[in-house]
Amino acid sequence: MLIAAPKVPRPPASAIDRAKLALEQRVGASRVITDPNGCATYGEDESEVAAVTPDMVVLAESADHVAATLAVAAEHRIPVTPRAGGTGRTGGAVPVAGGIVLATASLARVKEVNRDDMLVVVEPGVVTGELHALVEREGLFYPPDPNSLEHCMIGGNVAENAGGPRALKYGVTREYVLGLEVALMGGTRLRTGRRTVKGVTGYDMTALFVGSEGTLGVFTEITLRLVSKPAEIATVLALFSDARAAGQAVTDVLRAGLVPRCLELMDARTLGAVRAQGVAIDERAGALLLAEVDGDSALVEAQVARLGETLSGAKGLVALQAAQDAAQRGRLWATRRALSPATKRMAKHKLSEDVVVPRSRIPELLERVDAISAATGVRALTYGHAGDGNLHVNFLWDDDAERPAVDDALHRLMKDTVAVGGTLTGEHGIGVTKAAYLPLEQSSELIAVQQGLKRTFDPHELLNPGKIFPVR
Ligand code: LAC
Ligand code: ZN
Repeated sequence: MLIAAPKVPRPPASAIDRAKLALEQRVGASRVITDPNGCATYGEDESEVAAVTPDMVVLAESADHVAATLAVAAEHRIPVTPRAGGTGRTGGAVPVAGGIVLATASLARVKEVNRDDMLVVVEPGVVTGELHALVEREGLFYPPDPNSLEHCMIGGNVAENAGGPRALKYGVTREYVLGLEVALMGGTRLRTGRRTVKGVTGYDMTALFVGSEGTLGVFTEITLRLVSKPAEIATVLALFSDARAAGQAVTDVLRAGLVPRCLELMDARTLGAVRAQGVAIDERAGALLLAEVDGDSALVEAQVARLGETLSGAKGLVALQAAQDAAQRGRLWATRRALSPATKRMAKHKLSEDVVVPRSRIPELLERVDAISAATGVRALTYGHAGDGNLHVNFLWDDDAERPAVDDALHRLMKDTVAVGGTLTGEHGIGVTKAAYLPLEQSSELIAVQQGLKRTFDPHELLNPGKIFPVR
């Protein structure tokens, strides 16, 4: 593990004992885990944050269980860390203050699939990839597609406002959340939002909860907007001499008025990792763009033609090819989805970021990453959702002695991102790993207003403590 959990005080043993008894009564002893081995499996997520074993895990199976847990926790002043799939990348599900992990994975019913109103009502433990398959059988489409879609759950996707490659055309999770049922610290249950496409009643509380990283409330039901499933998809692969040329081509494509559903970039080192997986890629290529368009067949054909024209004129183009069939498309995407584990194998340690810059500044960000690498001696590789300006910059190292240089590289990346008009995170959230950098992007006044909101929902700062805001 690479990042120490922040030091947030743990609750006293006496309070834990009382809370345990109360929880066993209210949710049932079989749903409360207290043995350290059982608890330890709930101590980490897919980030590099050091694991912390909670004192208890509640396996909620109903909204009542969630509300009861939050009531008991408030009464006994026990910290609570909500958890769905546990696939988060910034430590959001790591229970840094111990206390209770409130697991919602078993709250996994699909309550309604409504074709006419094009919506679905689900519980937080529904696996995102399973939701995709379910609605697509009905001719409907839920676009957000985090790369962990086989394991991640809707509750966590909403908590982090997850993105994925298709966000370029379709937007991130927030664009699809119509309404929520949320349990607050203390056990109050709220319904926010609506089932209609339009609606502006009151403050947009749904939007506030989306992306709040489990710090304001715990979702027990989620109403998601759906769209029609696109009839056809086509994938085009463009190879470039270098990443800056590929970055410039992103701007060319968007300026041509094209809105591909995905426009993914991989730099030279990333291609090295892909080749190491046994995927043959033209040796002349020092960068790759993967573009995908969708729609009815006439639209897809027209977009592929336009993409071809635009990319053929791009500087530094080495080769252009269209995926010939679904199998080839599948292989391209399997490679893309495997990038995170594949790049992890390139070194003993890897830290992966998800910064976003205005799209016109992608070439500049890539230059700055090279400069950071040169100045600090830390290896870097970059890939990601270039169409959104959302790039996964990864720092790799083998020797613990390099760690101070890595911290320096990370800090420089965050500063440079903000300097070119960007933002620290596009889809993984601030969590633990980026909390220290929040003041680089946001003023102390803005942070204070957000902390005031947090206290309105959670006056004793018990819900997912140690996340988003720097720990004092
Ligand atoms: C990806 C994840 C890490 O895009 O966000 O691969
Ligand atoms: Zn991503």
